[in-house]
Amino acid sequence: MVLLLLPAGVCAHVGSPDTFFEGNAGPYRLFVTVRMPEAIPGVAEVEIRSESSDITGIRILPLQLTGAGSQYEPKPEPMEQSIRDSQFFSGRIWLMAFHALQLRVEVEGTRGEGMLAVPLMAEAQRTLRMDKQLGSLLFAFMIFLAASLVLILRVALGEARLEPGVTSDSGSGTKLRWVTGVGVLLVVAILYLGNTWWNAEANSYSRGVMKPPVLRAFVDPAGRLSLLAPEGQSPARAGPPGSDAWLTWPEVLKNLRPDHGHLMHLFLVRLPAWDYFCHLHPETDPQGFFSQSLPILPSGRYQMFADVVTETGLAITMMGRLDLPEVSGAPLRGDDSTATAPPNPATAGTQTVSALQDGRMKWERDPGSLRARTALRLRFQVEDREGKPVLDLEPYMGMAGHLIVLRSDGTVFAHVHPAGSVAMASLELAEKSLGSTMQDMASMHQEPLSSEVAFPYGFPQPGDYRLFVQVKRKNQIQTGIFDTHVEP
Ligand SMILES: [Cu+2]
Repeated sequence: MVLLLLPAGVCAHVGSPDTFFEGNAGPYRLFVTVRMPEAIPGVAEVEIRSESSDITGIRILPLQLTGAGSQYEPKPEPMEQSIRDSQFFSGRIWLMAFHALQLRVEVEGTRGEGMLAVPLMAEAQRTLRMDKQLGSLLFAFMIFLAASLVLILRVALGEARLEPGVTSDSGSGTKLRWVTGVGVLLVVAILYLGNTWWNAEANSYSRGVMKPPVLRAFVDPAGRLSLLAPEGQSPARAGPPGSDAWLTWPEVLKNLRPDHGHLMHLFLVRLPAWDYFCHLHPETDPQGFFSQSLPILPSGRYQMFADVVTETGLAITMMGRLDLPEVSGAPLRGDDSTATAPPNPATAGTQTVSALQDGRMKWERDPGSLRARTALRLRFQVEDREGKPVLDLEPYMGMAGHLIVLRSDGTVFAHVHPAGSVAMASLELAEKSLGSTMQDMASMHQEPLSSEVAFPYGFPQPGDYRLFVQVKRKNQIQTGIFDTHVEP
């Protein structure tokens, strides 16, 4: 356990492992941040900020998102209320297995009780290395224990059997040599078996370490893009955690849940300047392959990010590269959209306004610089040509807005919604397991949307980022683009 908790450096994944969520637990509005551990089993740090000051206690528990495990709730743990700030709560939960999980939040306050479920993807991000000093120390202990065992055998079968007062026995030299020989063999065999077991465990763990699966893509002369499943096995498992029922990628891609109306959200961004952006929704053919006719696209090399959610609620982002000639392309359909942007200057500073087709989008930034690993509400206001907040935003794929966060080197990619960084299909499963439905959300969309769209998120590491904020107005998908620098 101590080894698993050793501090570690930067994280991999598609770079953004922490979960940020904003939602209602009954009458209480909460902002939930879950800092995921790098290794599983591991401890996730949970921070909850309440909008109101009438909460008396919060309890949390981890639970499987789907399957039999989602029925058996462990005992919830109380969160600690901050002394200085009574609206801030912190706590920790153990994540024991690779699985799509949920964090249950139970709130008590003067307005009664409330519940909330936040999906969590328990993925190992990397294998932690053992510290050199600790390794040498443990190695020394091993040698000491091995030598001691041989010595104990020697004494137990040799000197311990002599009559009192007798110091040696005729023929005891040969016998002792035999005992020592067998003892050494025994110890070596134990060490060998132990090492084999350790390696087998380490191998099975490293298979579960989440590496963004590599998507392969082909484009035919007519501009139709076909995606091939990544190779190898996926960490999406068919069986319960701990069982070895791994699925192959083609199996995973045949068992997906629609996520805000689509089985796949595919983002293409032109390298290296991030100056062309596409949000597409390929569909499956009867063989289970995803394909779609590309829109008009300038030539170049594109980075692909494809978001899918499995039936068990596991959210997966696949990555790939695509070299394209100029594509004359099909007209955009449905929820598909494209946007052009100036080349990413990577020295962004504080860009706060982005022009839209008929108006502009303003990033309502708090003064001061952005810091990595800080939970934020990123707020964007949509204004018309006269600079007045617009009142005619329409839901785009069921939500007020979609935010895509990209780090300038492509190591961070996040697809965020007003509810947070969780996949909407996973959230649906979490709410279903709570017994409630997405009806609350659906009814929310009947009301006119505000001119401001807010996204709970925290930048995982310092660097230059480009944000693509997508909203829908006058039946047109509009994309605001912002560059920013994030300090350590
Ligand atoms: Cu979205």
